[in-house]
Amino acid sequence: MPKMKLAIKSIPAVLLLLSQSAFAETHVVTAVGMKYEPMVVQIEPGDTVRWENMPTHNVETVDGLVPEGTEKINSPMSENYQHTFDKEGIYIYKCTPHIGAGMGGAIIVGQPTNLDDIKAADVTGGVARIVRKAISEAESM
Ligand SMILES: [Cu+2]
Repeated sequence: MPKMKLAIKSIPAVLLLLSQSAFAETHVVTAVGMKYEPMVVQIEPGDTVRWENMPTHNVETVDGLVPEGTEKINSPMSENYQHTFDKEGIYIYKCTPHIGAGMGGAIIVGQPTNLDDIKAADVTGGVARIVRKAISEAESM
């Protein structure tokens, strides 16, 4: 019975999905003044990050400083926001109006697969500070 074989073969995949969702976590980042705390967050694929206390802030990923092929995040101003990260790698983000004051952060999802790209990126100002922090955390994993 080929149908039965197929069903048995797909059991491990189902268990994997179940276990991933059972352990998926939500990590909270809080805007405090002109800072995101914590600035760097390490999570597992499938986990969610929730940004809170966002009266005048948003979350915008920085082009070229995210894993290849991921969709840009650009959250609405002044709203709490959450995003589930499925693809491994380092995501650098900024608060669009406050990056001049250094406001932004990094999410490291699973293994920092794009660490070399991030290290090679030509960055300045507030973004450079976030990138340095993300690299040092990724290298100490
Ligand atoms: Cu801000």
